[in-house]
Amino acid sequence: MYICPIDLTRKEPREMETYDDLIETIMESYQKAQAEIGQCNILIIGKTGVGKSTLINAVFREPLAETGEGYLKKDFPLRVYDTPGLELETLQLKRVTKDVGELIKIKKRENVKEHIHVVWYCINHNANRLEEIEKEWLKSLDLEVPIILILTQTLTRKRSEFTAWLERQNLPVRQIIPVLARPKEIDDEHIIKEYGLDQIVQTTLDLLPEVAQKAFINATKDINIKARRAFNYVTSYATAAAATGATPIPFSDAPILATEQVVMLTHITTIFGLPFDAGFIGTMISSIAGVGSASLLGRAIVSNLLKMIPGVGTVAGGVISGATASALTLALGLAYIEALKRYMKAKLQGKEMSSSDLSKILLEQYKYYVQSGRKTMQEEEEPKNIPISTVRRRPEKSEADDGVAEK
Ligand SMILES: Nc1nc2c(ncn2[C@@H]2O[C@H](COP(=O)(O)OP(=O)(O)OP(=O)(O)O)[C@@H](O)[C@H]2O)c(=O)[nH]1
Ligand SMILES: [Mg+2]
Repeated sequence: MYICPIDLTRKEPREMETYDDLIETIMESYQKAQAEIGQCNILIIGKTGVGKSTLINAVFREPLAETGEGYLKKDFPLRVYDTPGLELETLQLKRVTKDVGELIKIKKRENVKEHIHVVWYCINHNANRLEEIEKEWLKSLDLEVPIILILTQTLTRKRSEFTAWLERQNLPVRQIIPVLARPKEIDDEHIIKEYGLDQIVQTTLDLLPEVAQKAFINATKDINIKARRAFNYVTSYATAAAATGATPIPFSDAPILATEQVVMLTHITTIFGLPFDAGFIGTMISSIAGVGSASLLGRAIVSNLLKMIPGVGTVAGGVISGATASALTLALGLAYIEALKRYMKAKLQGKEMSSSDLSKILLEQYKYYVQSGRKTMQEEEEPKNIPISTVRRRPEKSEADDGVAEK
């Protein structure tokens, strides 16, 4: 047993001063977490038109501007280096080798944050061949940086003969990944779904040095990767909270989120890479925490929740066990992950979710997790193993059709 630093008997909301303090704590914690993200640098190589820009914009959560040096965005933790003017034709290959080698070398002299961390080498899958000269060139590349071979504009999920052939060539690549970065319209009625992006993200993450992983996870659009990382973090955080016994009850009273839980929430926020400003966070916290108009609702739910937990409802003086505190912290973390998954999903579909809608989901999820005692995330909404190369009909068409099936 340990003493809960929150006075559960207190009824009055604290003064706004305290609320401002809370916001300040949040912003401090958020900035600290932001500063710890670091940076990830990817070098992309591929002939003109293979689909480099399309791929980059499909993988990362913000559109990156194409510049002379590559793809970047101010304050974005990820940078994609390009080799401008690259033509991979006979006479150019030597120059490209030099350019690529030099870029890697130059970056290597700088801080590890500036190193090239991984190379994406792109070939158009439909070209169906790799010229001998390009193959020899690729084999001669000695980059000291892991290379992923990406087969772009892939139209079938079936393993191609080209892929099989490439696999036999002993190329210095760590993985060969077929991908369709954007849905492909075959004709008015048939669209092939995008494919392979999740594998690129996972493989890249696996190959990245630790210094670049946070930045990559922050930068990607892949909600499942983010959620999994956040889940691991929350689980270990809640365990640590139980051990130190310093965890107050989440949302149990007015400006209540104690520093530790704020740290957890801001950390999850940076994993998702959501640019929440003070106003947004403030609205969210206040509507949950019971400051302002939503106070009654929030507090009533919280006190009901507390009654559901064995031991807590009857406890006097705010004393709960470390295990209970840990369970509540876990529930809060998991609820926040679920809320951010939905927020991000909406955002990627071009819809903005308001902070009060987000708060509502958070509270509802928190309630769910506390009541059920569930300690895992909820199902990923899209099953991972959908048959991707099946050509799908547009939803608005309805006549029967045998489709352009896999060959
Ligand atoms: N539907 C679909 N089209 C693609 C895909 N990849 C490339 N394309 C198309 O192929 C063309 C070239 O793609 P880009 O992404 O501009 O190619 P790039 O490698 O950036 O070309 P450069 O900048 O000239 O070197 C564009 O018209 C894209 O629409 C894909 O995954 N799906
Ligand atoms: Mg381009």
